[in-house]
Amino acid sequence: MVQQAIPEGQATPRAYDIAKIRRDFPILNRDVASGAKLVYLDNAATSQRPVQVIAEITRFYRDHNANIHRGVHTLSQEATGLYEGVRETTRAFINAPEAREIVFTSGTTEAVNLVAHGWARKFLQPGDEIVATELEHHSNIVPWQMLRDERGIELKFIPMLADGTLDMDAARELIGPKTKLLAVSAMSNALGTILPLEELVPLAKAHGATVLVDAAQAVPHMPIDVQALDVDFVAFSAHKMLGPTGVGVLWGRFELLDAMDPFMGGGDMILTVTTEESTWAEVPAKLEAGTPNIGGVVGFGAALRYLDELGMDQVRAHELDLTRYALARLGDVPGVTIYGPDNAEDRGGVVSFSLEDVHPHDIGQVLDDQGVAIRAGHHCAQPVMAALEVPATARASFYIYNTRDEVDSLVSAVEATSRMFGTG
Ligand code: C6P
Repeated sequence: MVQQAIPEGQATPRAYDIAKIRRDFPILNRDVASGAKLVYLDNAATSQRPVQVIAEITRFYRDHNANIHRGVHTLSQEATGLYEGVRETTRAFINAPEAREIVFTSGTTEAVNLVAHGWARKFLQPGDEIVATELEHHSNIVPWQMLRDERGIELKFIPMLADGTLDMDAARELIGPKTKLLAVSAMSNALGTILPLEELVPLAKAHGATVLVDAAQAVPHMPIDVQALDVDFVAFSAHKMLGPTGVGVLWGRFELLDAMDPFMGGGDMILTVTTEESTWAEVPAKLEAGTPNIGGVVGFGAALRYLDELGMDQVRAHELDLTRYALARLGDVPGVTIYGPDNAEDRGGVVSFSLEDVHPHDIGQVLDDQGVAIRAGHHCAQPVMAALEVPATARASFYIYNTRDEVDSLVSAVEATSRMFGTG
């Protein structure tokens, strides 16, 4: 159980105008079914969208809608310009070397599957090893199991310790000369653990392995510089960072993307097609078959600009303040067990917990009656639950618009649950 003193003062920088931010999210003013005011703490599942993103999507469909890369007419050129502009905005956001290294997908899941099908299936041989961790989301486990079963590749997992951190002694043993791919999350969605990429990546690189980072929970919450990380592929989703659903990003080093096979065949990804054979377009078109989610990508651009204006350092500082506060306050509620690293600095804005033997779904239900939206379940990370020896947890997760008052609402609702079920 995590026990920390409630920190003095606000770590959140003064320039961070929370009232102004909250005005951009009208949904935060609504009530839930019980009539209670919404306290949205399910941001690891998906964030809310500010009016700027909603307006950008509306503007696209109202004024510029057309298919891209295909038409010489004005609307098509405008739509193409807007879509390609977001490729550059995304490049700058993660400090990728080139805009053509940004591949738009439907989300993190498709991005990881794209690497599995287009790169790993082509370049890994039977007996080669992929190393992942027990902290992965299913989308960074299942594609590798499918490939293992198809291609005779070995798949190994670095175990998680009881405190939700990675067993680095085991990591040093598991990552070796046979490792061809390290597939690792930057931050666990289930526990918030920030994985030690600064230790893991050099281990993998020392053996010439390629590194794929599932950054679905990292890019939305902290500054990420793909060049500084010295990794090869990075995957993330727009909907967890103020953008629309159905948009994701795979960043990869150009040489790797260039060498990859396409995952899907169809329009926009070809150079030539005859009835006998086809040749591929250049990266990234080669990896973006068919009409993409154009309006979604354009909306994502507004989300990136919003976060950029806030400053990702400020976002991280704000969430760290909320996490410290939540760990301290929730840790004081009798019967509550908090999972994951003790120090807020070692986690993102995620607090997974249980209340004695009350099922997390019951916690979620009672909290919803009080307006507090959290996620209860295995969080698509069943190996984490197995390592903790629990079937499920209750999970509160924070974002740019959450406040200490909302953490207080969470704590009051958990206390009410405790009284209802006679725990503590
Ligand atoms: N985690 C959560 O509630 P998609 O669904 O493709 O946008 O993202 C998948 C994914 C991959 N990796 C990590 C670390 C994730 O957290 C997620 C999505 C959500 O935790 C939904 S299960």
